[in-house]
Amino acid sequence: MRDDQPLPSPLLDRLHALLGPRGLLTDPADLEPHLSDWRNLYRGSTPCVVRPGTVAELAEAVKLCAAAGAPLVPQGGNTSMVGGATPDEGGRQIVVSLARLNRVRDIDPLDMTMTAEAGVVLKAAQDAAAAAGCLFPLSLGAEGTATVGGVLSTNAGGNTTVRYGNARELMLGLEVVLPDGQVWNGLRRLRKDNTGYALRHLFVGAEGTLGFITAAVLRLFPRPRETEVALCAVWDEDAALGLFRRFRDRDEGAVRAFEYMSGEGVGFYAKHIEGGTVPLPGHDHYVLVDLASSRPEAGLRALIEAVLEEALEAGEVLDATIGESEAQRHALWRIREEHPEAQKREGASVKNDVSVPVSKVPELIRRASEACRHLIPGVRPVPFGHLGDGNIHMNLEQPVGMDPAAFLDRSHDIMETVNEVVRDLGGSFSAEHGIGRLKTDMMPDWRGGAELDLMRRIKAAVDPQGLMNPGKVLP
Ligand code: FAD
Ligand code: 2HG
Ligand code: ZN
Repeated sequence: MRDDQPLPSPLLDRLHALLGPRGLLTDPADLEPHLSDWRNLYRGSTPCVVRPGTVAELAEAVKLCAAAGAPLVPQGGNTSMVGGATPDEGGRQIVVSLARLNRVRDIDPLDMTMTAEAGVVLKAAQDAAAAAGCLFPLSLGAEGTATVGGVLSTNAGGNTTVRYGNARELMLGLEVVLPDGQVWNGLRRLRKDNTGYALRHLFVGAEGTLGFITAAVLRLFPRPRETEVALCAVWDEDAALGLFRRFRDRDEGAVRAFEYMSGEGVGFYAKHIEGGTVPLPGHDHYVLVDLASSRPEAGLRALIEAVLEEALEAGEVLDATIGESEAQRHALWRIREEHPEAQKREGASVKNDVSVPVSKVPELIRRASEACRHLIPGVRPVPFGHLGDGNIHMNLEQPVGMDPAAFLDRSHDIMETVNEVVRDLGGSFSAEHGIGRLKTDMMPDWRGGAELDLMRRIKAAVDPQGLMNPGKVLP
């Protein structure tokens, strides 16, 4: 069926008969939250939102849609930073929300695994693990909304990647509804399983272009018994990296998160977020360090104090505060977690979720900031993020007083400018947010030739009709 043809109304009738009123939304007010992305970059339209209550229902719905040639857009918590879960403007793409597949099917504290359905919210997965005396370590600012299916489909990273890896490393098995409606049950909880191509890894990071993840076996870890969190004002970007090295050299296994923030970004937090107080105001560069250990008397307080003292003496750290209670640790983390929201409230911003070798982070921040200031006088670089992974959100806030729309018109130039530096440093143009719709045009340049050709052949083999999330990932 051609892209500009309306969907046949018998399809909607059949979907309605299959799913009932809870499983099929058509009222414009109900569709509304599914049509735009968190950043408000895109606004699409859809004839309906399919919300299956079981895997079998989803499989049947997919078969009906495949027979009718209807394109499908999987949606979890809809927190994508790259427009990955938003339908296009054509009005034919059906949004499929996994929200009702939200059961934790099983937790096994001996195998250290959790089997969770795609629609389980990340925070709920963490809480379920904690209730069983374990830890599910994936953690990110959107964890109250993002889902297991979404974080796997984007191979999300977040704050604890430096210690536990990103979503891919936390997954042992998957259940998937394929584009023709077949259900593949790969929910194996094995640590070792070399039996041909590792198909489960195809769907992680595929951003819904190859099928629907409906459930996953996730790895659990021992829960931390000791934690320490410190906010440090550091001299410059090199000092931030130097501090990371000091902690890593002392006890690599203890570092759960190591996050960089610019002084201006921390200022936005104080300005825009309710109750947003900063204990060490007025510095240009900050680091948030989080240590954790499952050992009962791990001596993390002594460790953090010793390293900070050394770094103070070396002039790397200018000032530091250590959280004395769970509430204080939470308040320190909030400064970092609220960065996306604070930047949104400050005005228009252009995001660059990029990575470079860890050793190149200081150079990335300095060179990209300088190049962007040269491109748009008055632009405000507000880099922050996962220094320990070499993943910096090299974001640029509009100049004060500039028309936000005029600034966003320069998005392409800004991203190109940052990417030029990233390329020169041997980095990647998308570290953890994925490609979605926003970055498809960058794919030929960065991943062209054999790599993109192979991706296209995989897509054609798994989804020959091209119905899964069209317009995303592959240009
Ligand atoms: P959605 O946004 O709904 O979907 C994301 C993509 O996955 C889309 O392409 C969608 O089609 C596809 N998809 C969703 N569910 C399925 C499924 N079941 N089967 C197949 N495809 C599916 N990301 C990070 O990596 N690290 C961070 O630190 C981080 N912090 C964030 C902070 C904020 C405030 C926000 C708004 C976003 C942040 N993100 C971060 C981005 C985002 O990628 C993650 O929040 C998360 O991975 C998306 O989960 P979701 O359920 O909202 O997925
Ligand atoms: C984070 O680390 C997210 O907070 C969002 O990845 C990054 O807002 C951003 O640019
Ligand atoms: Zn991030």
